[in-house]
Amino acid sequence: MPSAINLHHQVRKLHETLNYHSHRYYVLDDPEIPDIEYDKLFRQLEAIEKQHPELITLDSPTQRVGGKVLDSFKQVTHQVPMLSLSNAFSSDEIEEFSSRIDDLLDHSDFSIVAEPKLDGLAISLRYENGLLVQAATRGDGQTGEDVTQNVRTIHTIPLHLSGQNYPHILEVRGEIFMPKKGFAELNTTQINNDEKPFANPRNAAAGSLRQLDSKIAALRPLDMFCYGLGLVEQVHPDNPLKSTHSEILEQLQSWGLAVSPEVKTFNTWQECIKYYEAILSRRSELPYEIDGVVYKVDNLEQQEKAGFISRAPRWAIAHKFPAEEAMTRLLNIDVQVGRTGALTPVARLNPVFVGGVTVTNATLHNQDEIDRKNVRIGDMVIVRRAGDVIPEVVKPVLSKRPEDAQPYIMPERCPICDSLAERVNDEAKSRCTGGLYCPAQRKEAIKHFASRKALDIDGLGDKLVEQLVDAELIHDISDLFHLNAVQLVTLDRMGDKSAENLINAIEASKKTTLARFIYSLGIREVGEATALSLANFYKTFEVVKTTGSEALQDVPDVGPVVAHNIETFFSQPHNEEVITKLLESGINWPDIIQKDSNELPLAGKTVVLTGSLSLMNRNDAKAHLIELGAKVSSSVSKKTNLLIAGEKAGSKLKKAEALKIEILNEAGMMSLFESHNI
Ligand code: 5U1
Repeated sequence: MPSAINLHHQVRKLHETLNYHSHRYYVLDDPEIPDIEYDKLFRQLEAIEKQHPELITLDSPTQRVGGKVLDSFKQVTHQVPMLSLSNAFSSDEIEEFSSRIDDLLDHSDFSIVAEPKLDGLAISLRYENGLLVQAATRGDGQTGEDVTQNVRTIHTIPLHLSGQNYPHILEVRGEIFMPKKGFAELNTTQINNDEKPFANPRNAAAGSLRQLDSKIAALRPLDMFCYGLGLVEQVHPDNPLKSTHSEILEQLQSWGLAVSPEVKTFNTWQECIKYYEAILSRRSELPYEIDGVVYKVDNLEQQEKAGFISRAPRWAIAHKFPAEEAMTRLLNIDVQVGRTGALTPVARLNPVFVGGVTVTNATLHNQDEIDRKNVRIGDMVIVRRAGDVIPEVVKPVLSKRPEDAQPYIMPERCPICDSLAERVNDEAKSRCTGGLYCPAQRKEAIKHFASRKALDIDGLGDKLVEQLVDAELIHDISDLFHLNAVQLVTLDRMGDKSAENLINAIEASKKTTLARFIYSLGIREVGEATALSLANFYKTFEVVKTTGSEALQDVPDVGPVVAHNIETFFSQPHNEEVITKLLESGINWPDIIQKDSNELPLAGKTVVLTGSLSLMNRNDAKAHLIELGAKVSSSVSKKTNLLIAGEKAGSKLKKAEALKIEILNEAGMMSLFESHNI
């Protein structure tokens, strides 16, 4: 039987090992061991603790699962108040801030730290002798609520600081937030359980943090980035607090706390504004919501010199992004018919400025969404436009509902061709059953066929397709190849030169690839990656066309639904007819050379794409990498063999550099493609 000392030692070792791997997994996003190994160690610790409950400590990794249900939250007085930030909404306001700082610092030089401003909740963590003893919300800045039980369940927050040389008392301030992916999953679960979904990740994070039952909080995907300090007492003699904010953030990281990977230090405001614009353009790609950027004077002595006004520091400011939500009147609801006949209700809105643009239309998705959100025509509604995402109606403002607000029911017939609209297989959307009889579907099919990732017909934009169909010059995609310049010049605003150019572009588009051709047909749920998989797998169109749905599932990426869609598409006589006409008109592609997939140049290699590309669209780059045999992954780990880093690559590039992974810039990627005749 192991002695008490031995057991104690074993438990401490297990804590250390589990904390190490948990930090690698949750904070560094770079797991070292498989989950199953971690689970084994965790169960080992659980087993010891079960037999010896006296060995359970507050910082044991097993204590993250939540505990007893509280009646209410205790009040906590912040010994150092939690400050708020002044806001700036324009570069002019940043300029004013900059000259104020210049005056306050007697025009001496200073550096500025720029950080993303997370849209979450401010929190203060208190560590005593390295142990997390308290977590409190901001409250009014003086007094907050004790949410320690819930905060303990957040895996990125250490229950015990790493190393030895931390201060005796350390209060760390930061933001708790819910990543977008976890938020989407949580809302799916809420809806499936007939519970109300959360309006946004911030509300979901707030609701989770204020759960009286920490077992529920433990199921919520919360995360935290640290950005500052509160009370600090008795620093370690070997490790006094650093003299700049940026170095303090590094110190916090060395103690196991998570800091945003986007933090940067600059010497000029021009660089800060560039940073703001770069982050704003990446806002929708970031895994969490941010609502601006915070600039802080880096040097702590200079911070002290600048001082405070009421509850905000004069050495920091939040440069806010344009609001992503706004309120406006829902004037009407129209129905749009998509390429596959899906009917989408579209809200016609009183124009409103949101997310940096004026929005007049927003999607309402489908009838279930209209019912769930309880939206009526005439309502004042909250509209959201995040990044490049299509604007959507979030909810009505019920307190402002006019008496004559009208409930909306989707039409039973297609508003374009009057065919019956039906909902099949529990689909959320109803679909027009008119198929290619429906001009709306035909227009969308032709737009898709001509689009860049399909046959890429230069100059054949959406408006022109609509004109061609409305003038009955074309009925389906194959008619494009029988158009002539004389017909084209009869269209509005079409001169001789443009007509000739378009005819030439249509002719040039006949030379394509098998993958593009399959994609261009617009088979439901066959995107460019699936089209490429089909082309690489079967090599000839004839085989793709004639393979049954069961065999189709042998193709990577093709599941039963997609296989069914492919088989159904090719079994329709009118599709067969159109395809025959297309092939007769001379569409062609080079043969795909039979190659063993192991012989492909990137066979067995895992590649990650990051940053923005300017020479090639991201999806095309991904498709080409797959074509060369690579497995394309979204996160960098030790298993990554190659990182393609476009402009403004951030944390993934840093991580790849740290892991000494081969890195290619965009030009390098293009040379790689060229060398393989892509
Ligand atoms: N990134 C970041 N967010 N944020 C919020 N830094 C930061 N600093 C804050 C607040 C309220 O306050 C300190 C400047 C005191």
